[in-house]
Amino acid sequence: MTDTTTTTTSLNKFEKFKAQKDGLAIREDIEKFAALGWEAMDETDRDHRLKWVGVFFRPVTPGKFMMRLRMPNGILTSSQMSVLAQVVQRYGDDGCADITTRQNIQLRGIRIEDLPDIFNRFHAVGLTTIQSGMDNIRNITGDPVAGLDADELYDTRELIQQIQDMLTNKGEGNPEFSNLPRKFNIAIAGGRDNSVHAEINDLAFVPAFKEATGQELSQSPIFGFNILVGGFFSAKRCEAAIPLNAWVAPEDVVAVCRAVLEVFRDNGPRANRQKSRLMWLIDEWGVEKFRAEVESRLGKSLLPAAAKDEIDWEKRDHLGVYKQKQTGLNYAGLNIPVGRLYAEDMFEIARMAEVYGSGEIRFTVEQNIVIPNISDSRLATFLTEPLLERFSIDPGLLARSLVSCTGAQFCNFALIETKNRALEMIKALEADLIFTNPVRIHWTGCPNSCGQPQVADIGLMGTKTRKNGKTLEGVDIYMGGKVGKDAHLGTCVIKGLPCEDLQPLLQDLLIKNFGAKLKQEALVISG
Ligand code: SRM
Ligand code: SF4
Repeated sequence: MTDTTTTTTSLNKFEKFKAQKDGLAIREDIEKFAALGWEAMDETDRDHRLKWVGVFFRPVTPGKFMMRLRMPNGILTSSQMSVLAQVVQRYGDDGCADITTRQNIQLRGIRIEDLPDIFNRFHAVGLTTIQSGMDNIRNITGDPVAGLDADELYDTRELIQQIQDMLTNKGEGNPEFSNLPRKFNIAIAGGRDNSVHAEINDLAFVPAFKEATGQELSQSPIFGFNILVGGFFSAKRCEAAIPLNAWVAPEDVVAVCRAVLEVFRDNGPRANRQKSRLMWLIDEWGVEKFRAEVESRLGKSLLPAAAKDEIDWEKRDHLGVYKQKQTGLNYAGLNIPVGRLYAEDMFEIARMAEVYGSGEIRFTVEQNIVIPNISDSRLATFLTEPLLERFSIDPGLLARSLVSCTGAQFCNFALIETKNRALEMIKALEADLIFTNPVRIHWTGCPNSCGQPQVADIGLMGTKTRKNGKTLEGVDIYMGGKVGKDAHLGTCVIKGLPCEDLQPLLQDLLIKNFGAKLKQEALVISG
């Protein structure tokens, strides 16, 4: 299935171990590993191949693994959340979970000997971790208020489930797509505000109406998606996705995903891991040839893109209480500070979704949650729940938009601690300043950019820096990221600022660029 013209000698070390044993083969070995223990395992199986079943060895906490789920469109049920809570609960202080920047969840503290039991529990409630790491397709993101929002153009839920089912063989694992040249991200926007960050995905579908050609029975514009390709962040290069100049009807989206992935799988560059994301293939071929190859796999021509897409709103954060399109029902968006959850929180969220809603819970790419289907009659009581004091529906204007990657606590790539530092910094800034608008601050622990600093108003990327002859934790500062309508990436404006000097600099930036005022000054003026 891989490019037969690539010689073995030009393959990088990842390609070599994949060629020796496919990552998915690890499914058969789980019982054996559980009996063996992590220290006796083959290192390549432990450090790499386990990621094909969503299990990540953490060199920072050896023996305590991370598990990454798949949550199509970011949606789960209260029973699934309770099972996730039970799993992390058994690890006491070592156990916790993180909502991710791809509308997904990761569990921490996992012991290898518990994997067979955990997989059985997941299976019983329809959860899967399959192909969620390494050279596989990541969680597919969709509109967090799909099916709830009266203004939506398309309910993305079913389509995303169909794509996941096709790519993962209904969560059991699909060897057709288990050996891509590199990771691959897919997103579908269903509303007008691009709540999935379409532009930073390898393949994205954005709503667009196509004029009827005359053959259709109805002459009104037809709904579908313009296709974007090649968006990605990496340590060496970051690119926004570019138009494929193609429009697709919803019923052809699954086939287009398959065709694009087949082209990438069979032709994507495999020599250098730093140059193997989809955009590198598009660079090599040009977008015209890439599109022609996709059409050839699809077995038909793609229509040219619609003249304009329908992304014409500012991005919403979905925090707060909003009316649904279903009369008498509401959804509530809760701020989960930097996405971190503990077992008790997860049980509580599951309970609240059951008592007040329909048992459904959703995640957003801002690492927050949405509880839908709360009836008007239960809303007032819902709002008195003690959990809302910590997971607020109306947090401060910095806290509400804060996003952070995992950072040094668990990630061995990290150059700095992120989540805890991000929370402390926001607290300190909100104590001194008054804001009139939310400011989106994203932290990421290293140039891999999992925390997406390039989409933020202020993005902070971990680095090492020098001051007075000492090496210190520092940040590169990004600014100008724009999301929603006319989304574009921010750029690096300051390099290597020591973290110890960050607070005054952020204060200054917030005052000069985002209209913040010092509390003391505001008091003097009003007094
Ligand atoms: Fe990421 C690798 C965490 C979203 C770009 N990412 C990693 C690893 C697996 C590295 C490792 O083995 O330690 C991190 C696991 C740390 C841990 O213990 O949690 C990690 N990435 C994350 C998460 C959890 C960050 C978060 O706190 O939310 C996100 C999980 C998403 C998910 O549910 O699947 C996450 N990663 C992203 C994103 C954002 C996005 O998809 O919108 C990006 C940038 C977009 C992109 O990929 O184009 C991203 N992660 C990377 C890269 C750089 C990829 C590249 O082409 O070079 C790596 C390193 C790699 O793949 O070699 C990486
Ligand atoms: Fe780890 Fe770096 Fe990704 Fe943060 S950005 S999770 S530090 S790989």
